[in-house]
Amino acid sequence: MSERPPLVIVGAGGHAKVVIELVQAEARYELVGLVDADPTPRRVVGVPVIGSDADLPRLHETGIRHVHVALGNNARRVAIGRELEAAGFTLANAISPTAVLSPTARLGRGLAIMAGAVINADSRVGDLCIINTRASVDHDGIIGDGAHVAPGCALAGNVTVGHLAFLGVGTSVIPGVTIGDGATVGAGACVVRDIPPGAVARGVPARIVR
Ligand code: JB2
Repeated sequence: MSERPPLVIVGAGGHAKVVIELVQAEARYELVGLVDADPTPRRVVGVPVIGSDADLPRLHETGIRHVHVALGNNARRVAIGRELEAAGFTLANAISPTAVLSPTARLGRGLAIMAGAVINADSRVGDLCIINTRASVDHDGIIGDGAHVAPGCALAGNVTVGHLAFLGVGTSVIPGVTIGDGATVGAGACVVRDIPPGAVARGVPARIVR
């Protein structure tokens, strides 16, 4: 029997595919399977769908204590993650062996940190965030719970990203800027001044459109 703790991934879509391969590359957990809103038995990159969220209490009783919520929707990922923590599960991180993490960075729970991501000195990443492929967070960055920094984003030093914010693919952010809670930044934007909570911004330089 494996000595690695058993883990179930919540979600079986595109994001889960990437997380599965992170978990396999890390080899810290024994990946038992996936639970999805669609429990139809099938395999996703070779890993079986073993039920739906309704099966999680039963899986907990069998000794599975670790989950990773692999849903791209920020609000849903955080809501389900918090519910599962309250139900006694531990939110496992899924971190690529090719991510570069500063020893002084502080990381939360339930994170997905993809291949080639960089988290630099004294940064803080909250719970249930996605730091996607080749995204970088420079020194003293603060990433709020449930935020998603999409592939190829480049955050300079002292950037703050609020809870549940979404930075689209390839967003650049100059030093010291704050992006508010729940804000959305469109792909390819260059953020040069603060974005208020809940705003939608896009363009170079980024302008608020909503
Ligand atoms: O409440 C739920 C739930 N809601 C939707 N519980 C569980 N266990 N599963 C849920 N789902 C499932 O999430 C759907 O049935 C579906 O299998 C999956 C969503 O798949 P999709 O590929 O549409 O999205 P994703 O969240 O895996 O990935 C999105 O976000 C990523 C960050 C996509 O936009 C990706 O392209 C992106 N890289």
